[in-house]
Formats: sequence, structure tokens, C-alpha cells
Amino acid sequence: MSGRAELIRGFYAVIDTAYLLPDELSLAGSKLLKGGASIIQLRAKGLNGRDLLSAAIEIKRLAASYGAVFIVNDRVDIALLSEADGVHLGQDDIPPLEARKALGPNAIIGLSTHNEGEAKEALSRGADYISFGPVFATATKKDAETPKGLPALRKARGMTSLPIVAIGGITEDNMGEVLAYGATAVAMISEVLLSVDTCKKTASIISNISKIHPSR
Ligand code: TZP
Ligand code: MG
Repeated sequence: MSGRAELIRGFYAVIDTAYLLPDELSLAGSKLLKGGASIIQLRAKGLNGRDLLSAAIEIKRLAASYGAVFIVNDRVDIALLSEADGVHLGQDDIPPLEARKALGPNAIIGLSTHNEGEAKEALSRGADYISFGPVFATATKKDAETPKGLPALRKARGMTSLPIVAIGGITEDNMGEVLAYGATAVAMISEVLLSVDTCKKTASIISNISKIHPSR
């Protein structure tokens, strides 16, 4: 397990091709970082390897200049080549312990979970943090499972000591409740990327999280 898992808390930003064109990815990264994001994931389903790697290298450079953590979704190879801080893996992706062999002991490895059993197993599978969701309904991920709800998030919290990133339908309005049900961090995609001002929205979310939960 990486000693850097404690960096996963508060607002977890995602740069997603669901709402951005390939040439908009690094500008979105700049807006999120200017707004104060300390964790940025690049989630670029459908982007070819060459374009994905070049976006990852550019966003890693930006994130590093702000001292922010940069995580690549799904792709261990792209995380390695872009010198990302970590990778976020689905249940059926390369297993976390195998990813760690490639990325090393300091890599921050996230694992998507959707139920108590997956949350419980995540530590022994080599994850540094888990995501849990979708908490609420979402239009962003077309193949998302049915919403799990807040009580399921609380149950997952009871199953693991790892940081939990709640995801799916989270907004600035409902994030307080999500944190109260045990999330360590809140991931928001459409709420931030579809807002009129991504930078201001990010700053507002972060300021509100620190008011609700000064430790996150
Ligand atoms: N995994 C579970 S839900 C989701 C992912 C990637 C999408 C969340 O997007 P939004 O727009 O914050 O609901
Ligand atoms: Mg995935």
C-alpha cells in the first residue's frame, strides 16, 4: 500500500471526454487546478493511445506545477509513461497488485467498488483507495450500475479503512450528505465540467467542503 493514500480526500476532480473534446482536456485541467483541485483524474474513454498519452503528459505537467496528484483512469501503461501519481482501476481491469509491480510502491492505486464485498476486499487486493458508486443516478457513465444510495455508502465505510471516493450524481448541494455518510472524498464530473465556470465552481466546492469538514 502506498503511503500517499492520505492525499485522497476532499474534492476529487475528473477530466472526462464524456463532456470534453480531446483538445479541451488540458484547458479543463488548468481550470480545475486554478480552482484549487488537489487531485485530478484523466478519464478518456475512446481516446486513442497516442492522444491519451499526450494529454496525460500535459496534464501531469500542469498538476505537478500545482503540487496536485494526477491519476489516470483504467490504463496502467499510460500512467507509467506519463509518470502519473497513480491509476484508477475497475474491478475487471489489471488487478491492483499487478499494477503496483509496474508502477512501484509510491503509486496511488484506486479501485472501483459497487458493494460491501468489493469494498471489504479492496485492501487485500492492493488498493490504496476505493471509489464507491454510483451513489445517485448519473448520465455521465452510460453503463453505470443502478444507484446504490447513501445507506450503502455507509455500509461500505464500515467495511474498509481505505479512503472512499464517492461518485455518481454528486453535486455541490448533496455533497455534505455524502461526506456525512462516510465519504473521504467526493468525485463530481458533470457538476463541474458542465458548469458555466469550472474554475469558480471548483473553488466554491472546495471552500464548502472545508467549511463542512475542516479535516477534508
Ligand atoms: N463511475 C460511477 S458513476 C460515474 C463513474 C465514472 C460517473 C459520475 O459522473 P457524474 O457526472 O459526477 O454523475
Ligand atoms: Mg475503469
